[in-house]
Amino acid sequence: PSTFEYTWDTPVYKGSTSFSTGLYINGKFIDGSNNTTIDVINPTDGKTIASISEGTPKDVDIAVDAAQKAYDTVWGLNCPGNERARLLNKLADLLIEHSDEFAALEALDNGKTFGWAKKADLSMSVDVIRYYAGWADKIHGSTIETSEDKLNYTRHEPIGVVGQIIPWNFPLMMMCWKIGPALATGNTIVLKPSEFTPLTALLAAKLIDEAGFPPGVVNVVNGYGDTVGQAIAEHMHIGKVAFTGSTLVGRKIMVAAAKSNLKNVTLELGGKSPSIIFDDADLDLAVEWAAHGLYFNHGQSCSAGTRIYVHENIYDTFLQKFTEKSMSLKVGDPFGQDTFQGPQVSERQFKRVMDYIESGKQEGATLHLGGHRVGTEGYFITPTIFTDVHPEMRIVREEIFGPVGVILKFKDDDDIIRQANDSVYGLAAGVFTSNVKRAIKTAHALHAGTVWVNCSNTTYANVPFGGYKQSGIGRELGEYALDNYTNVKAIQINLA
Ligand code: TXE
Repeated sequence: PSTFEYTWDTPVYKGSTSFSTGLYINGKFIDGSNNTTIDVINPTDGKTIASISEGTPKDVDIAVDAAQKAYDTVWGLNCPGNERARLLNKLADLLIEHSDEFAALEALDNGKTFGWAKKADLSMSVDVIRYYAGWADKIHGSTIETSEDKLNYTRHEPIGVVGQIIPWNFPLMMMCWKIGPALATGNTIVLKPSEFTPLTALLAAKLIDEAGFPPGVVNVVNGYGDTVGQAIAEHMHIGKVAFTGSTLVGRKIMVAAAKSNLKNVTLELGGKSPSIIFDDADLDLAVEWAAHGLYFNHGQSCSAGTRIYVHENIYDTFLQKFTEKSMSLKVGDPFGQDTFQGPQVSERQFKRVMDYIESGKQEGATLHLGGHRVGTEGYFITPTIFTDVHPEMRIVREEIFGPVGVILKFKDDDDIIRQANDSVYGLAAGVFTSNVKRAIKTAHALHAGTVWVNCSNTTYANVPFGGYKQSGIGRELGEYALDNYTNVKAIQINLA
């Protein structure tokens, strides 16, 4: 395989990178079995920056064999937890050492700003790997009393070879959310990065190798969803698949798992999260956080607060302040000094978002702000607000995954809960109020895996994250994620 080499000389970063563009299987970078490649596009200008090896279902088989062999010999129950912890901590050190390079790669490949990539993606990636390093030697079962004639205890054993399919919105961070708990609990991995943003996964693979993980423990197979992704989901020797992406593909993963070996499935899917602004909220704080909730990562965040419900008493003032805030967000070069928002990740996503904006106009919503492309090249879209929307409009019901929000007015507390819960999704919600009783009652009544009170769109390595309803199955992060990667074995010994 070829080597990707790149040098940056930008206002925010000067430096370079170099790594293989192959598939990382059994500790080696190799070409795909069909010798084909996938072009990687820079969303800032639409130009090709790299060609990476394309994997095939056959390469998935090779990777699964390597992962199984590693599991049976040097990993899993053959590798003590403190050694797994040492390797994960070593990987975290290497991520820190290369964090500017990773942030620059994300800016180049995904279009997120260098500053946010470093502040959010990189710091969270490192935190997560360190957090799970801490768990690696604390995977305990329990002893359970029945009678004095019996000794019963449980072991939390690794599943074996696990498949992980990740999206393009937080490429490195999603990889770390996935590999952290899987490795800490002793599984081996076949991971597919998104075909749109594979570069940081390949640099991470290089560092996984450098950290000293034995060959076959982590395998990265680049490729498309309907070939490599599908092959992972339906593989007979993969015991669990973890997926982050669209609800549409999440369904396909479950079907493939059901039709093959009934592998365990965890899914982290779409969202259409409400932010509720009560009339007793600190308005400036609510504006800041609601804007972060909506626009963070260019709106390409599954937990984005895209439905903003504002109490009628403060609606006009909120709208004015929120509009000013939205207009102040600088859209442009991800390597610019004070850029807040770069391009959308791809031409396909750009078109998808523009289609939603068009549908909002067609369905009769008021385009209050933005709604257009910025510049003539790349996939930049202005922060966009719709008002006068109806609950049945597509822009109110469907995940847009761009910097597009709807602002609605509400009157009473009970009705707002009903409106907020009126969605097939249930990933997250935001509540803004200075009344603690109202905050807690609302938080408890919302059907969402995360409720942010007086904040939005923040995640921590030790706080679980995942969805109700069609936003997914299972929880990532925190202690909860460990359960996704172990089988519990109960052992009953007769002492009579
Ligand atoms: O996602 P896909 P897309 C949502 C968001 C976005 C929409 C479409 O609304 O607008 O999805 O994005 C792999 N078997 N989210 O089309 O296709 C694919 O290669 C196995 C929300 O890019 O779901 C990639 O690695 N795998 C989200 C991954 O699935 C398959 C993040 C995600 O891509 C596959 C991204 C198949 N048949 C998009 N088809 C979130 N929850 O954060 C595709 N893939």
